[in-house]
Amino acid sequence: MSPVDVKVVLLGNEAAGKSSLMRRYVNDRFNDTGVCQNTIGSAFASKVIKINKKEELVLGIWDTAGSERYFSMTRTYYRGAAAAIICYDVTEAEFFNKAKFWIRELRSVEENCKIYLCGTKKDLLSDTCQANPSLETVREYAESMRIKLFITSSKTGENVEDIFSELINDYLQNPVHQKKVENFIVLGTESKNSTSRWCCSVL
Ligand SMILES: Nc1nc2c(ncn2[C@@H]2O[C@H](COP(=O)(O)OP(=O)(O)O)[C@@H](O)[C@H]2O)c(=O)[nH]1
Ligand SMILES: [Mg+2]
Repeated sequence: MSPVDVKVVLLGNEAAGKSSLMRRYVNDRFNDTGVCQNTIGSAFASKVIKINKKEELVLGIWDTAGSERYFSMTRTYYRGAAAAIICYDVTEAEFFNKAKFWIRELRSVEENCKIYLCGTKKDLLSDTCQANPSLETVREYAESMRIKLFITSSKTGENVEDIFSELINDYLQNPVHQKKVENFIVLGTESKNSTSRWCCSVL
């Protein structure tokens, strides 16, 4: 397995939509069975991005469990990460509060890690289901923290590609030094285009 060039971690409450975001981006799939499959510990996927005709970049994505019981373990996953996508469910204020917690945590312990805020489940918003807190409030918060905000839907795929391409562009403009990650065992199946891989790991 090729070494990872860019280490990306997904953080946020359990059920914030982290695994779905990763699945949509890496495999272009969404599991809409209504069955919420909890991520235990963490899962890992990689995707090879073509930068130009000759160069490629390997994006390694760590999908962490949001649950408090894995908190100490989560810390080991975001150590040295080039970027973090902090997910919250746009319809639940409690998820946004947790996102703010993660932003504070990362800012204090991983100052080189570039943070992206991702409001998930955009497809659920309607006249009868408003964003909570309002998108304006979240936008103001993101601006005040100088964090890029994306409102996505892993169900429809809306804005999912955008958040990762922004992250890759930012990285290419300002590559941060990080340790190469090579020692992960691939347990999952390879996708049809063989550019993405999944595995689970336990430290
Ligand atoms: N409608 C809708 N549901 C979503 C979306 N993303 C995730 N979900 C659902 O929210 C639940 C939790 O998602 P999951 O990705 O497992 O969250 P995680 O615990 O943060 O990994 C699951 O039932 C998903 O099907 C989305 O974009 N739209
Ligand atoms: Mg999960």
